[in-house]
Amino acid sequence: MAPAVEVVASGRPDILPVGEAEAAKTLQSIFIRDEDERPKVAYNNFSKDIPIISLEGIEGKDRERVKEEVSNACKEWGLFQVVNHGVPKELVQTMNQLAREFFALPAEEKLKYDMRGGKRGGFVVSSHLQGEAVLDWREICTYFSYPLHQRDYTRWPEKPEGWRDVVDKYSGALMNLACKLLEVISEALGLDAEAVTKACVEMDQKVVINYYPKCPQPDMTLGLKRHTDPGTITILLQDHVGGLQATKDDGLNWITVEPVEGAFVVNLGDHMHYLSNGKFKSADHQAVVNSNSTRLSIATFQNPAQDGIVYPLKLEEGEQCMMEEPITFAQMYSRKMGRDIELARQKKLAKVGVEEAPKS
Ligand SMILES: O=C(O)CCC(=O)C(=O)O
Repeated sequence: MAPAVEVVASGRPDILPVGEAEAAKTLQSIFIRDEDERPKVAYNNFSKDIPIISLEGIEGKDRERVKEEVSNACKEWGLFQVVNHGVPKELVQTMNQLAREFFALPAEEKLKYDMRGGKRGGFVVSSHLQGEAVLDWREICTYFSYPLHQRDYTRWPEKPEGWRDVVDKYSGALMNLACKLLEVISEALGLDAEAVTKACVEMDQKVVINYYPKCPQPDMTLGLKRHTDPGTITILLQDHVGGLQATKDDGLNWITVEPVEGAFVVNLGDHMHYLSNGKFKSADHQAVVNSNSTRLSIATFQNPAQDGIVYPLKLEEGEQCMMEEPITFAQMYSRKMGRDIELARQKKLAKVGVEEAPKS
């Protein structure tokens, strides 16, 4: 089942050609954010607030420690970093290297995999929700990697040579890591290890590679606007540059997550927030850009099946349920997108000073 509201490409591949965008002296107006959305903290002003958790011993003597650290981080931020996670270093390095080579290809080569028109996977020059007035300063390449029977290799770029195989291995390794983490998260909620994966029915995975070119006026734009992820958990690989920012007080204060060599950043999404009845946060985050370096991040989204049920998995006696009724993930997603689109519509209206615009 396809999501009810599609996230669409800008439809303007001319707006951010690789290289040329970096050479421009000023930002095109389509990227300029309202003051209240602009970055408040520098991309390289790193914070040590986000816990770094070693997964060493997770299957044995250190399980209790990992569970406690994960539980605390999920309650405070919905965000933590993991090291000693078992994903081979060489695989991560090759994945990074080939991803960079892909974004360095000529625009016509990348546009062979243009995602516009609702294609499942491929390349997008920036992206935005329908009706949104301002674009993100990024390019992306997306792989719908799980479930295996839904893979469409015609949407997997052929160049650079060997990347398809590497993505296949990388997505498999990240699926294993995600399952390992979801077991601990389940136990941290006082549930059986398999409870969360069972709630996902058939685990869905999407790998999104974000490439952020250098930006002439980084203070006025965002690489990726503020959001929470809709799914269960996201495992992010970021390079050494920095740019991922998080807030735990609704945007009052922001911190820049410190890039840690060899680590993955893990964040919870809305699905996990609902399954936990709000005990665990859905991480509120964004990506900022800079004028000194390009930046690459690889986000692996682990989502439930479209018909997976969204509802708290356990309620203590007397505990208030945060949801009125169980809904499917497809319903949850479409309500979230509906809200985001309405917000974007209102913002656009406020910008052009029109009192009432026709709803599309
Ligand atoms: O690039 C980053 O640091 C954040 C990426 C992200 O939040 C996403 O792809 O949803």
